[in-house]
Amino acid sequence: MSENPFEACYGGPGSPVPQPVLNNGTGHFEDVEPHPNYNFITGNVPCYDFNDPVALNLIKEQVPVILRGADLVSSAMKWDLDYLSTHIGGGRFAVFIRNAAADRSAVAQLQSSSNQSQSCQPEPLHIFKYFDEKKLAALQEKSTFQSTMVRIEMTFQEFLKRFQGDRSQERVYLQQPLNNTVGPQIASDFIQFNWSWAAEHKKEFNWGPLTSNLLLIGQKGNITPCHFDEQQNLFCPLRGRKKIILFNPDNFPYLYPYPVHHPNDRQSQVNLDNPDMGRFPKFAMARAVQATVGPGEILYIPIHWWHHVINLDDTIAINFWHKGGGSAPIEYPLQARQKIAMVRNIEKMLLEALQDQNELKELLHWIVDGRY
Ligand SMILES: O=C(O)CCC(=O)C(=O)O
Repeated sequence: MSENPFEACYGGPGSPVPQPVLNNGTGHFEDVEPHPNYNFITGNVPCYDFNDPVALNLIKEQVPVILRGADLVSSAMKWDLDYLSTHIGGGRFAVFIRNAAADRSAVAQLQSSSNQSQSCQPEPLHIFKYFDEKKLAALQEKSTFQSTMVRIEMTFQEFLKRFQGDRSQERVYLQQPLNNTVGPQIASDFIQFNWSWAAEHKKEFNWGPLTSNLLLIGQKGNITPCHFDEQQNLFCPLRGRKKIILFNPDNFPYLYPYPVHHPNDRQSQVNLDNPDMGRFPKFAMARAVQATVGPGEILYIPIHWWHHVINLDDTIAINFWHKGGGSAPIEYPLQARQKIAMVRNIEKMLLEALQDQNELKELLHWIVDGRY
């Protein structure tokens, strides 16, 4: 590994578009299927041994890295659908569902309520764009939200039946924080995670507390589209491979996040597979890196880094989400992640003062137009 892997692979936003890169992840797995030749990808996330000090230093610097040979979740490497089905218990699990019949009925409804032919089609069935249910309930202009994805709580057995169903008609994605409803064998596996490594490094990385361990069980082809989280993430695949495309926080203006009050807050409005360059012209400036990760590896996804996740296989994964952590002394110029936090706070503050989501845009124009 070169001394500074980022010279080679980290194009900053707006850097020249390189020749299309073969979308082959880190190169240590062969892709089974072709994926779009995203010309905004400028390189690969570097890969190091679990305890390589270079890698640990990159994490401290909030730069994505793959750790291989990791023993953080060794006790969960035996988790497959059979094992989970036997041991996970009778609790209920959050499952996101995309359903072709629901999509057809949403389109029919839109067409009947409009004289124009609808240009607005639901996302393809394999796209699981997250939305915040509380923000949806509070959304004042409901017509700005379109999704046919639903979240249903069900037993693991019910989930399995749907997981093995006809994927051209329905797709499912289990996403459930592990909690104390799991059976004793899963609880015992969980307790055997390498918690001493996690605690020691959380401190070294200056992160806040662990907030949750999300268990994700997805079908091959499912996509969690481009979004960022306000948490540090150690992402651990247990079964199957995922391709993850990461944009650093400087790409915020090129990825056009939804407004903070919108149910799709923190998600990009840009469809990476078919970007509407008329609406989102600055997307041409976006630059990303990619990683393909599988069992035994950990991908560090830094707070505020955008990530677009493609399931290359049926997958089981678990993440470790942590709060951002202690406040380092502020240095100027501010970094993109600090500006993002500031922008989000300003949006929240204005909305709280105005009490009307529809007034926000006009007020922002008052501030900017003809002045800045
Ligand atoms: O695996 C996925 O589909 C999404 C994972 C993700 O976005 C996360 O852990 O933050």
